[in-house]
Amino acid sequence: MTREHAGARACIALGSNLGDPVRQVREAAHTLDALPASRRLAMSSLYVSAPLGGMAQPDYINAVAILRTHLPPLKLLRCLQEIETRQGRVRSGRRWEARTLDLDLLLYDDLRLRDTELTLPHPGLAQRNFVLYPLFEIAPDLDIPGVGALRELVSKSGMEGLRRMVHTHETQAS
Ligand code: A4P
Ligand code: MG
Repeated sequence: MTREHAGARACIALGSNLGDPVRQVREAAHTLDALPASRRLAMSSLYVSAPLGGMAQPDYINAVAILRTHLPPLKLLRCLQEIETRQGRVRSGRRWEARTLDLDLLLYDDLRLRDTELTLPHPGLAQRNFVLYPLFEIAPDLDIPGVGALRELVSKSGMEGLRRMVHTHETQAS
């Protein structure tokens, strides 16, 4: 089937480390489900992860979702940014600041793009275990365009600072 008929497969990283991160991520997952011209295909477990670069911040809750969508990539990115704003994200412009919700577009089919607004695959994907592990959980046979097999990336990446939440009643990051 062509992309026009089936829609594209979009992988989205969810992250939160302010407020009630578990609730934020769960709420965002439901909102993704309701995006126009889209359908959520899969959602990973939630993971607790230490902030990148040893920043003095609370731990993150991270997860990955996969959508089937007819939205074009930039339109999808804007929808994700709208969800972030609606869920109370305030942007100060500082990099890697703590946030109530971050939704990054990791992959859009096998599209490779280098635009100021949108880079695909997401540039941090291959280095971030809190993205690789949840993605592997729901799409183990995925190939990352220009990078390689997800399976290989996961096997080379440790689980340092990362823990899968096993109890659904867990509500706190740590
Ligand atoms: N942009 C370009 N490509 C993309 C893409 N594929 N997906 C542009 C999403 N956005 C993309 O993003 C900044 C700009 O990137 C936007 O204007 C968009 O057009 P932003 O969401 O406004 O800011 P940001 O999220 O702070 O961006 P930055 O600096 O890229 O941060 P990251 O890479 O998202 O990292 N530690 C743990 N453990 N877990 C985390 O989830 N997240 C971050 C944020 C830091 N440390 C973390 C985690
Ligand atoms: Mg972001």
